[in-house]
Amino acid sequence: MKTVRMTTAQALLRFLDNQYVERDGVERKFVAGVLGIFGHGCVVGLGEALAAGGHSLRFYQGKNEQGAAHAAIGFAKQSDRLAIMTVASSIGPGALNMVTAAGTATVNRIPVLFLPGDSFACRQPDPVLQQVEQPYDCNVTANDAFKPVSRYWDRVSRPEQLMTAMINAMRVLTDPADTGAVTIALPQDVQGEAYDYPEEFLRRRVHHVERRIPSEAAVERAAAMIAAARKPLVICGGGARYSGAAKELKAFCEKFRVPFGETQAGKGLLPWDNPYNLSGIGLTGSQAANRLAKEADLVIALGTRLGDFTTCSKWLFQNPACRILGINVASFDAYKMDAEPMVADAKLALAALTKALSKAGYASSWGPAIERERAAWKAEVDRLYAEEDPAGLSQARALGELNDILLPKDAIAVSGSGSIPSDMQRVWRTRASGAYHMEYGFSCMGYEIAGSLGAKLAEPGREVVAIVGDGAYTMLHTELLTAVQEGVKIIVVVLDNSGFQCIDNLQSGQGIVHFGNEWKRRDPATGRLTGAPVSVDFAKNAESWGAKGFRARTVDEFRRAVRKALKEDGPCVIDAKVSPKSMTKGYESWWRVGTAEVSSNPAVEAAAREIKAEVAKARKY
Ligand SMILES: Cc1ncc(C[n+]2csc(CCOP(=O)(O)OP(=O)(O)O)c2C)c(N)n1
Ligand SMILES: [Mg+2]
Repeated sequence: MKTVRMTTAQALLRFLDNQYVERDGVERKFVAGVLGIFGHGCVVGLGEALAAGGHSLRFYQGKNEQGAAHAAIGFAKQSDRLAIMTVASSIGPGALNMVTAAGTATVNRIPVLFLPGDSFACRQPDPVLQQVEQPYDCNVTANDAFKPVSRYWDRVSRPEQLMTAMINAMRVLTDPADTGAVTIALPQDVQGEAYDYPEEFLRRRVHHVERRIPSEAAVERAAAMIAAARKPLVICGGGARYSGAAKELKAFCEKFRVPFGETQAGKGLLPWDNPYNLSGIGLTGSQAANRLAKEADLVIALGTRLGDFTTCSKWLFQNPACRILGINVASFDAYKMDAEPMVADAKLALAALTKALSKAGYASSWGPAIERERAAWKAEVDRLYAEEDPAGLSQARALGELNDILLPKDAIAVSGSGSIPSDMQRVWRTRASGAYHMEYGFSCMGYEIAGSLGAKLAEPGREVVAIVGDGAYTMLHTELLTAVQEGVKIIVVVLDNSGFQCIDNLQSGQGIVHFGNEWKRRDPATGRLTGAPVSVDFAKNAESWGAKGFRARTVDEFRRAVRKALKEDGPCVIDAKVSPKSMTKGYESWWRVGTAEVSSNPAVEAAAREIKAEVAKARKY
């Protein structure tokens, strides 16, 4: 057997550089680059291998490990999971900074390879700088914290372990059902240790991303369920998007007159003006989708995790006769809510069902309801898009103005947390695939800007716009500097409403006094945060990073700022002041939260009683 003598880190990079994926006959390189921040736990091992060259993996210097990892998530998501970035860190704090992002990747089923440095495998210098020692177990390191948020976890304590570790890593990273964060912890001594790696391990490999074929029996069962339904409704989830099922969903819905609601991950698969598109569904859904969901006698859960926002905490499907058909490539999701499971790829499942139902000449009995609800919803969105705010600019209007300008450009809109994703799931209009990029599995504040950088690296030819709240911007925006450094243009639109307003809404909605969410100064009179507003000049902040800053307080200023930003070559930040309570409200939806049953405030107890009453209407499991 021919071997080549390399360090663990050198072999790892050569291996990664040689991985390819193939789906539907199209082959592409899988690993696009390495994002990261060096420290003593990686700079002389993995860092040496990166610096030495001899590979085509570009290194991007992160500014915060979490931000770097968010960029990797944004990249893989915008690449439909067919290409990834690797994220590398030192040991201890650098590694732990990535744990949240690993959770974000796993919840959303986005492949990201995490390479945290680890303390010495040999233990000679223990405790090395930044090592968390645990007296009860010397095998436990900070990197064990990745285990609950990774789909595959390994520690390469000897150079030869790299081979099984990486083959397992690739198995998970290319799996359509069970992908997410893959963590390969790299002890800092092992990174530099040499081994005679077989050339066979380092050869070019193509991983075939296979589509799971529905069994004939499953198609028959599902088709019979649909044929028996008068009012079926599809929930279009992220699985439908990653499967690339747009054509099949369109054919299915149009042929059988079946409407569909969109989850955050599934939104934008078909254009907003498709005659069966009801827009978002669930807590942050449209009136159209929620009304029809309540009447539906069959819910076809297509590639969705059936999260509480989608199902209104299992309260939405109120027709007692309503059954659920779970079409999902992940059996875990297909079985949820006691559905009839159809474990299959979304595209193949829809194609097979369309064939089966065509023979039977099936059509739903929704009648004019779909068109009627769609028209009512369009009128509502038109109203929101034209809303006049006496204070200057409402959030809904800002989104409307932005959408009017970005829609014809098929720009990629990126967001993740706060009140913006709720508004966008309801009212954002898309017409091109991949134009709606929302991280809502974790709804991790601080995803927006770094995720946009990743999305732009995946699709450099498209305009990428991050839409972010003041809270999320403040939490993590420093990959803006990476965008400046890389000369990568993203437009960041900050909708500044002076606080954590969606949480403030949730709090007051449960009868609790305003507490700890608005951005106000400490008030000596109350001892609480009830004083003058804490205001931030985000445009100035952006300029300090080398981005171009714009300010807007009115509709005209906002429109002008967006148009100007589109003409710029580098990163821009538009600091838009919006009225604090000008986000959209709920449309015939509900959400279960854990409100206090006992309180000195009667409004809180009333809210808790109301929750109990609504829970009684929800499905139990
Ligand atoms: C990392 C993280 N911490 C906390 C939360 C809980 N949380 C969700 S939205 C939110 C406030 C967001 O504020 P902002 O970005 O200004 O958006 P707004 O609600 O004001 O539109 C908080 C604290 C979260 N989602 N992510
Ligand atoms: Mg805010």
